[in-house]
Amino acid sequence: MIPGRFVEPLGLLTGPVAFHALREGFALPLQGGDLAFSFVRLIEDGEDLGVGPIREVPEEWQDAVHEIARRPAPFAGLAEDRPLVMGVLNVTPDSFSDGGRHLDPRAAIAAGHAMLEAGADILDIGGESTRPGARAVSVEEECARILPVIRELAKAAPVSVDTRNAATMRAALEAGAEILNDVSALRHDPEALALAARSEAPVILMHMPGDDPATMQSLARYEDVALEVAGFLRERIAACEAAGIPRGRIAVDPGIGFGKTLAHNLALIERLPLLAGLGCRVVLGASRKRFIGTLSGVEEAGRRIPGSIAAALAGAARGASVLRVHDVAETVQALAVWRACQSGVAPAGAA
Ligand code: HH2
Repeated sequence: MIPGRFVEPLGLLTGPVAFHALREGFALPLQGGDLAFSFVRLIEDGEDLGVGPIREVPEEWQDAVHEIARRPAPFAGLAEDRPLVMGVLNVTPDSFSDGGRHLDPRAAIAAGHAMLEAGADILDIGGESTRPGARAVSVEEECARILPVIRELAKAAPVSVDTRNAATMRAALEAGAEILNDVSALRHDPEALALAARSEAPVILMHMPGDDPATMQSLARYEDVALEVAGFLRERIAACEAAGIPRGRIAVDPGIGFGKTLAHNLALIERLPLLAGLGCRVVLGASRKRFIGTLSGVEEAGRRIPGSIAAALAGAARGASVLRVHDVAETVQALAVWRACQSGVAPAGAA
């Protein structure tokens, strides 16, 4: 049982329909953005109390409903009028999709610059693969891989460091990284929470059952995966706040593929708006992952780009603020067209 109250936004609207529904009071803006929600599901202590229009929500639930409509702080001070694109740069020999391609720092730096030219807002740089069964690396090895790359690319763009190790976080911040991205939600290393609090850096808290990618797939058992992930993230936000990290510095991520089956991944994407009530920006990392291969029958991760774009757009349509992707140019193009079609308005400057 997941304790506490959750409000799940449903009936999402966009464009002119959203505008009219908001004006007439039939809908509220999802996290203060362009999407609006018109229905909600009320959930208490794991029990589904039913679905209804927002105008009929009982008085004692109104605060929770309005929490979903509140605009969170902009993530890392970046643009908040569109989903941000985070380019993935794995400086590893064994990452599931780009392992070995960027192990040479010069190749990694060139790939980072290419992602920025293609429109990436943030670069996410990691030196340890988290794919199921990957070999753990020492902090020294992790730092040797990523620090030269971070030092160079941080001059050009906001960099997040994808690590579970506090010593690597500290070294990466000194090298110029601005954001901490921890797949263990600051649980793996006992020093990480205090370090993140002292650093004043924005943090991404991701859901993973257990705190070790080596064993996570054996823990892929949930009664209601979306609710359990939301409950976990709510607890981690509370732990961060208690340690001195304000909510405005936190983003949350459902951890697609981390201790999840195909059905779990799909449920998490479809019910992504449930995370909006946590009061933090939502990050989604579905790019090239196994579930896309399973759905499409494409074994080679590098050939999963169309499926990755479909998943990214599904996330954007459900309120994701940051999309973590390997294929930046393709995602940026898809997002530009998707946003224009959603709003029915040509972007400023387009003829
Ligand atoms: N996924 C991976 C690694 N880090 N961080 C966040 N916040 N969200 C994710 O979904 C996420 C993540 C795994 O993908 P990748 O980095 O491409 O592979 P590998 O772990 O094998 O290096």
